[in-house]
Amino acid sequence: MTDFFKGIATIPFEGAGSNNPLAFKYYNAQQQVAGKSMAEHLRFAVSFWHTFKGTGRDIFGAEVYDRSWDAPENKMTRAKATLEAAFEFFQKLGVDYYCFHDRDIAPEGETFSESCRNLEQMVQSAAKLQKDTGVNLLWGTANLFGHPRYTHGAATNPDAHVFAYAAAQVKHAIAATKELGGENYVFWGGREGYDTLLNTDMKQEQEQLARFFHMAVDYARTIGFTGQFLIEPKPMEPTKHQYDFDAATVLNFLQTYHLMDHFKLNIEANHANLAGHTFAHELSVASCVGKLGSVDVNRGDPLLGWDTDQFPVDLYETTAAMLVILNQGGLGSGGLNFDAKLRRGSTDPIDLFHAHIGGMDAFARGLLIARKIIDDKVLSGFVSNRYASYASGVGQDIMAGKMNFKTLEEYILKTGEPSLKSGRQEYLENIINSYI
Ligand code: XUL
Ligand code: CO
Repeated sequence: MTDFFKGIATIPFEGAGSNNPLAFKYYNAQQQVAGKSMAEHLRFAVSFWHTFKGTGRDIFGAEVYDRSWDAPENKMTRAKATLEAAFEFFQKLGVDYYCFHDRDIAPEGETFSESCRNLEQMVQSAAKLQKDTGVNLLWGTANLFGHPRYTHGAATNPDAHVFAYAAAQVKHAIAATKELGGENYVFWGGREGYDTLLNTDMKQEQEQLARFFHMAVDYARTIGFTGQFLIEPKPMEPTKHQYDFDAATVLNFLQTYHLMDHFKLNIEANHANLAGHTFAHELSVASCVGKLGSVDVNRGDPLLGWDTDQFPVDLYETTAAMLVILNQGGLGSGGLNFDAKLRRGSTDPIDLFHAHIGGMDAFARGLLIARKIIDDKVLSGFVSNRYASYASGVGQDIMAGKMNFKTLEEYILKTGEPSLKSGRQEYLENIINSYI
């Protein structure tokens, strides 16, 4: 193994009593929780772009992070060093998965063909490292937002030449994902939106996006990629309005363009907040219709209105998320990807460990708390009671399609005013707190 993270050994589980900052207090990979190990429940993934490519650069200032793998002059040598540092990190942290964009692991070349060659070379290196370490690819994706050619979008670009370029790029990104045994492929439409309607044909752009997704599905079929396609909703940033605004919008889009059978959603916590929702709301909207496929875990900052992508630490949020995930029986081929970055002031490699350990412990606690809440039936019992009137009598007849407005009017004329029952919000909030 390389030694980019000097002096840091494999992170052990030491339990809640430990005060070792480089140990897990709650995440115990092999610990059984309701028939599955914690590792199987949580399926943590590290995101390549923030963790290994993040430099601390922001719109006001330069790179600040101390990253020894980012040093070699030659682009490909640097890419190889970065990949090796990544696998050292995965192993020391003890995660089973990672996620990447094509251009994270392999630099863009002077020509399209050179970019493809770079990617293929890095895929070979990644395949070997995966084999040596047992760490697998949760999902791959293509960066269709960084290069200037994508300024006005990729699939939704008004210029068909750019659409074609994006298609050619995604063709290779899907093939790379397949080659590495990736379990999912994600589309996040970073610039698939608009800044002003004055220059935008919204209907045309959405039809282009749908064509693009159909082509991706068709291509996957021809090469035998059987992973799950995921769309990651986000309402804005970098564009003012993005077409994949939130879970409900994406589900409607999939329905409209006959794509429902081929896609699930990758829900990201901070994106939910930007859309004016809670994380749990977005997870629930997707889960309700069997479309919650995977999750990007992070958090925003209530005082900052942008995608701060901080590491998750809030037990209330991780508990709420794990309630949805456990109630749908897990994430299947999906997982919890730390699409999260350090604060700019956290400059050292060791900060990457603190951040991931904290996030993994926060979700392990969320898992344990949610499991207990479910087992004790303190919420489900209350909720099923609240809807009990639909399990018999007139409610059952309504749901069975046996009633209509006329028969219900007759029912009301007979029974009169319904009684008002409390929703007991504060009582329920107190229950959650008693479990946390
Ligand atoms: C951006 C974001 C992306 C996607 C992958 O907000 O979340 O990193 O997860 O392109
Ligand atoms: Co994301």
